[in-house]
Amino acid sequence: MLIKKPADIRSYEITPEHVYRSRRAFMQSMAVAAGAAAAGISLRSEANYPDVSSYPAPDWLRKHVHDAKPGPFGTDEDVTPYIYASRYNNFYEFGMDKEDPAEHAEAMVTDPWSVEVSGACENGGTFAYEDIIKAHALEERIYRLRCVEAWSMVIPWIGLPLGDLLKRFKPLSSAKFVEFTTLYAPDQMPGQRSYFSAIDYPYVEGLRMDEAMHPLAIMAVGMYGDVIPPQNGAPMRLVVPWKYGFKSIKSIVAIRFTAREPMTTWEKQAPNEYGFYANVNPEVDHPRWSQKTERRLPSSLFSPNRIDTRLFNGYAEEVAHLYSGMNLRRYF
Ligand SMILES: Nc1nc2c(c(=O)[nH]1)N[C@H]1C(S)=C(S)[C@@H](COP(=O)(O)O)O[C@H]1N2
Ligand SMILES: [Mo]
Repeated sequence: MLIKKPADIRSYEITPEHVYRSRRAFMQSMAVAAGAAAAGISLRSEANYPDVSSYPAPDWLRKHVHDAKPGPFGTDEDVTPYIYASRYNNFYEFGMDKEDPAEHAEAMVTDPWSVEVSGACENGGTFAYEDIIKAHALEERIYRLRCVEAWSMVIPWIGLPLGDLLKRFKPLSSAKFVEFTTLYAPDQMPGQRSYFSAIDYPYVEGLRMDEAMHPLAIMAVGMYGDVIPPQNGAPMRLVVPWKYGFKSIKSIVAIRFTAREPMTTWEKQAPNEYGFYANVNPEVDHPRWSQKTERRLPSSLFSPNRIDTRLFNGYAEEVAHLYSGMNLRRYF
C-alpha cells in the first residue's frame, strides 16, 4: 500500500480493513469473492474494474470533494468494499438487476447539470450545479444504508447537510414538505424506455420539512474519497440514513417545497408495501418479508453476515423525537 503523509489520509483510510481502494487486497480476499458471488456480483471483469477516481468530473468538483473534512455521526463498523457500493445498486432507470446501473449509468450526462427549485420558497429558480454545490464546505459522513430489501452496507459519503442547502432557497412557513425529482431522460436511461417498467418515471421522493432539516440528512456529491459514480446518483443524491434506501433519491434535477405530503414513486407503486415515511423499523415487517434482520454486505452462503436491524437504522438517539406520538405501524 502506498504510504501517505498524514495530511493526505482521509479518515476512512486509517483503519486497515478500510483499504477498499487497494485492488490487490481485494483480489486476495476470498471472503469478498465468495460474497460477491452470493450477492450476485460477477467478478469476470474485476481486473478492469474502474476505480472511484476514474469517472469524469469537473476539476473544481474533484478538488472540492478531495477537500472534504470528516463530519459527525460516524460509525466504527467496517466500511463496505467500494466494489459492492458501486456495483450492487438499485437505480431502476438503468435496469432492474443489481449490476445494470454500473453497466449503463455512464451514459448519463451529469455535466452540465442544473436543478429547478420551485414551490413555497422565496428564492426559487433554475440553478447551475456549480452554484448549488460550490458554496458549501463538504464533509465525509460514514453511514449505514439499509435497503427495504433487507441488505445493508456502510458507505463513506461526501456531501453537505441538506438543511444548509434548502435554507438558501428561503422556504416559506407554508412549506411543510419538500419533494425531489430524478432526471427524466429516456435516451440516457434504458429503464425509462422499457415497456415492462413497473415504475412511473421520473422517480420522485419527499421528506417532511423537519426531516429534511435534520443534520443527519445530506446531499451527497462524493463517496470513497472521490466524486460520486453515476450508478450511485451523480452528480447529487440524497442520503437519509435512518430511512429505507429508496428515500435516498439519486441524480436530482428538481426540488419543490409544498404544503402537502408529496406522492412518492414507491408509495404510488404499492401503497400497502411502501409508505411515505419508510423509517427503518425491525418491528414493522414488509408484507412479503421480515424486516427484523438484514444481510450486511459482503455476505455469502457460508458467511451470510446476518445482523439485527435496528430502529431508525441505529440513529434513534438522533431522530426518534421527530416521530414522538406517531403510530409507526400506521405511518410506515
Ligand atoms: N432515482 C432513483 N433513486 C434511487 C433508486 C432508484 O431506483 N432510482 N433506488 C433507491 C434504492 S431502493 C436504494 S437501496 C438506494 C441505493 O443507493 P446506492 O445504489 O447508492 O447504494 O438508492 C435509492 N435511490
Ligand atoms: Mo432499496
